[in-house]
Amino acid sequence: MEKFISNKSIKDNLMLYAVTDRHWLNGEPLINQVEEAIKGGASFIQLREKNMNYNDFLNEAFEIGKLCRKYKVPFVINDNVDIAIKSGACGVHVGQSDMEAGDVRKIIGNDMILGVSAHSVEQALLAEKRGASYLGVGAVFPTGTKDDASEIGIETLTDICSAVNIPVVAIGGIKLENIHLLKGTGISGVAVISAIFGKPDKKKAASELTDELRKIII
Ligand code: TZP
Ligand code: MG
Repeated sequence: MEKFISNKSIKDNLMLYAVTDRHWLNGEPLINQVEEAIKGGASFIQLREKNMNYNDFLNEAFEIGKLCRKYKVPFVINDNVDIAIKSGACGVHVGQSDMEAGDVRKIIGNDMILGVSAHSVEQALLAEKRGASYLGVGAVFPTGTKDDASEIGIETLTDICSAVNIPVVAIGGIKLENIHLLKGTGISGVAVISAIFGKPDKKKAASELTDELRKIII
C-alpha cells in the first residue's frame, strides 16, 4: 500500500503524538475517539492494544489506518510488525523488551517508520544505529497509565535529544499543566495517552495541548 508520508518528513508530524487506550471508551468506538483527537490537532497516531486477539487487532488497524490516511496523519502499530505490514500502516513502534529494532528494520524495509522507546543515551544511540526513525523517551513525569514505567527525568531527556540526530518525542505523565517544563529539551513533540483519551472531550484536550506545544516547540 502506498505510504503518504516518508521518514524525511516525520519530524514535522510528531508534535502531538496520541497513543490509543481503551480504558475510557464508555461504550464509544475507539475510532470515534481517535477522530476527535485528530480533529483537535493530534498529528500522529499509535494504535496500542495490549489485550486483543489477532483478527480484531488487524481489523481495527485497517479501520483506524483508513481514518488516518483520510486526515493525512501518520499511523503506527505498537509492538506488532505483522499487523503493521498487513494493515498497510506507516510503521511500527517497539519498546526495549519487544522485538529488537535492527530485526524490525530488516523486516519492514526502509520505507516504513520505525519508532523505538529509549530510556538512556546508550539505548537511544543504539536504536538510532539500528534504524529507528524516531525515539519515544520517558517516562518523563510520573504516570498512572503504564505500571512498569520508571521516571528518567528532564536531564536524561535533554541528553538524549542532544546525542541523536533522529527526532525525539517525550512520553509519560505529560499534560497541559506540565508541557512548559519541556521547553528547551530539544524534543520534536510529546506522546500522550491520558491527557487526550482520559478526558471527556478528546477534541478539546488535543486542541489545548496543541496550543501549548506551539509555545515550546520550534
Ligand atoms: N511509555 C512510557 S510512559 C507511557 C508509555 C506507554 C504511558 C503514557 O501514558 P500517559 O497517560 O500519557 O502518562
Ligand atoms: Mg511494547
